[in-house]
Amino acid sequence: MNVSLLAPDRAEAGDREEFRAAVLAGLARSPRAIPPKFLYDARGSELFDAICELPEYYLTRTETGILTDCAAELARLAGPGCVLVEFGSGSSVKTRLLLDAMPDLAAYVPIDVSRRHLDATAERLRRDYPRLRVEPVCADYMALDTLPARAPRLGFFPGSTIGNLEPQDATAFLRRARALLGDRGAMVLGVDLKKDPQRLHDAYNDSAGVTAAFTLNLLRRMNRELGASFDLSAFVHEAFYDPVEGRIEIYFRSLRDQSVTVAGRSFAFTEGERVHTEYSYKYDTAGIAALARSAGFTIDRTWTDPARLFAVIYLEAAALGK
Ligand code: AVJ
Repeated sequence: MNVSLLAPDRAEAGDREEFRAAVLAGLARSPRAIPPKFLYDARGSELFDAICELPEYYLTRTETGILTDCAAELARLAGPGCVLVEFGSGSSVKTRLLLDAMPDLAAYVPIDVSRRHLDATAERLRRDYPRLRVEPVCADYMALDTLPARAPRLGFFPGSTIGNLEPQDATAFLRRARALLGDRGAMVLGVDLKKDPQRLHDAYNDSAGVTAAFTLNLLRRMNRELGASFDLSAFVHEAFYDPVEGRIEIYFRSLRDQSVTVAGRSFAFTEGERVHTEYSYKYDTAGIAALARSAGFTIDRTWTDPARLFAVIYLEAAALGK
């Protein structure tokens, strides 16, 4: 069902039901896992914004720095009159760097599952960029298969959000993006790079405990929205880097044997048992090239910061049949 066609309260009821179904399925599965998108309720989004300000969380400020430096060149590569399509209209700060560098965009198309988020973003941008045509699309970009007809299109997927996806899903996402953007399409991708494991570990285990609060907010959300009985003092945040898989793994872990009720069902947790909430994959140049190729893109340009912490990649649709 297309959520954008529903009244806001019906849409919210649908969201609640989707959350309930995902949590019940995720807790029944072995190993247990809840998809990361459910971390972003209102409080979770606030906590994520706070993460982006943490001294240990270099990603956001590094990517913003790179985008600031490369925006003009990026605008030249994309050329005039293109449509900027953002997958998951998140932080408007990064979007604005592109909008400022591309005053002759034909349109800006933010895609987001949250109607409220989308409307707020569109309103702010229309106010601040009165000459920009803003055409929001309320949809799950992992499932979307058409866009308002107009080309050429430039996709924007910043923040290393692609790192949340397991490799086969990352390829599937980029293939879909390739199809949506068309044969003259291009894509700006923000990717966190492999680096000193301690540095990676610290970014997801900050000393102020904001990342832990972000993970544990999921338990609060289940308590509030699903009538769950999670004892917030009986679970902890756990995040570590797996160098073989090249990813940060994030969980909440039970501190004791306990039983928790969720949406009227009872779930037993043993001491030390974990529920997976996120992966955050880290790439190297070869990995990015392989990912791009597998999805029908070629890498046109790569920008990094001097310490090579993060990369902004400009991908172009590869000619078909090659
Ligand atoms: C939004 C998926 C890019 O993986 O770094 C940050 C999410 N989780 N700290 C990341 C996150 C905990 C973030 N992404």
